[in-house]
Amino acid sequence: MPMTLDVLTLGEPLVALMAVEGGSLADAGTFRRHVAGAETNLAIGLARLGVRAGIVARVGDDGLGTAILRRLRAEGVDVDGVTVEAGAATGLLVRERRAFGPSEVLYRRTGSAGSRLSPADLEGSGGLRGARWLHVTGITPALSASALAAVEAAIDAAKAADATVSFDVNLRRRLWSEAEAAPVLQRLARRADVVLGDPDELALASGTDDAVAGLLAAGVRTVVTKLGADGVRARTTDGEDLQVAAPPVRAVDPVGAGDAFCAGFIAARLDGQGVETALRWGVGCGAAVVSVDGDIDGLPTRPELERLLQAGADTIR
Ligand code: KDG
Repeated sequence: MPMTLDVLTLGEPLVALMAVEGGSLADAGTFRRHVAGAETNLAIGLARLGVRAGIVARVGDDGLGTAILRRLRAEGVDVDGVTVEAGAATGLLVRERRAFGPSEVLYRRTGSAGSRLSPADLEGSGGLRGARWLHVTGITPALSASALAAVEAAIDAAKAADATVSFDVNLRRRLWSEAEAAPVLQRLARRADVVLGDPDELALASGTDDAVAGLLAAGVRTVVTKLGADGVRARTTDGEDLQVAAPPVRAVDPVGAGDAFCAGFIAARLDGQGVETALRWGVGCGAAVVSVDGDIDGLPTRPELERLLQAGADTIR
């Protein structure tokens, strides 16, 4: 009997090979393997916070796909919607580590198992499975026409079930151009209840001069602007305008902060918390992730998050 879910997401799980040494990828000789992928990170973040999360995805029948599946299972994410595709490759990214300037990411995911996601994967795994919340990102629609169709089918199902839809814009310029992305992101954003992104992403997804006002006018109920080290700001159709600072943190690896934020935000909203508390849970999860290597390793459990959000002694003995 398949488990009923709280949150469903869909997207491409990846293996990330992260350079151990700093500097150019050309000089990096040692890499550490991490499980990654925005929606995978989110599902693991939710599971750690005690939310029943499932992912619809495809991985290859290679060791990387096995590593991803093992990790998802170990974290308590429902993988009934994950198909292992014979003969297809699991998506891979390689990332350098720089203390100065942005770190370059190489994708090896063209034609990957994950990019072959289609609406049939959603139907075949039982649709929304009772989930009250669907989370999608702007990465999956960039992978292929069938992956975009899967995202749209998932939103259709969520709308039919009156489930909340969140959309993290997550523009990936290495996957598609802004000109290709804009009409798709705008279409998806307008169908969401919650839209999250940095100011540039929201501008693209809104297509209006005042991005946040434009999205709210289009029917989005909550728009969350990610302001990096300055924290996050949320505006809602109820007239709320809330800003929460990011906790001070020594960032070791900035990637994954956005997914962690979404996990904290969604978990809080499902717990019945207001938008301000949801922002606090979100920034707490984001800060916890950037303080360690990898996209998921620092994701907190619920008791850990509560402890981290309490001000006070720097050591608990
Ligand atoms: O948000 C983190 C993701 O960017 C990372 O895990 C890799 O999903 C990824 C992507 O497509 O860039």
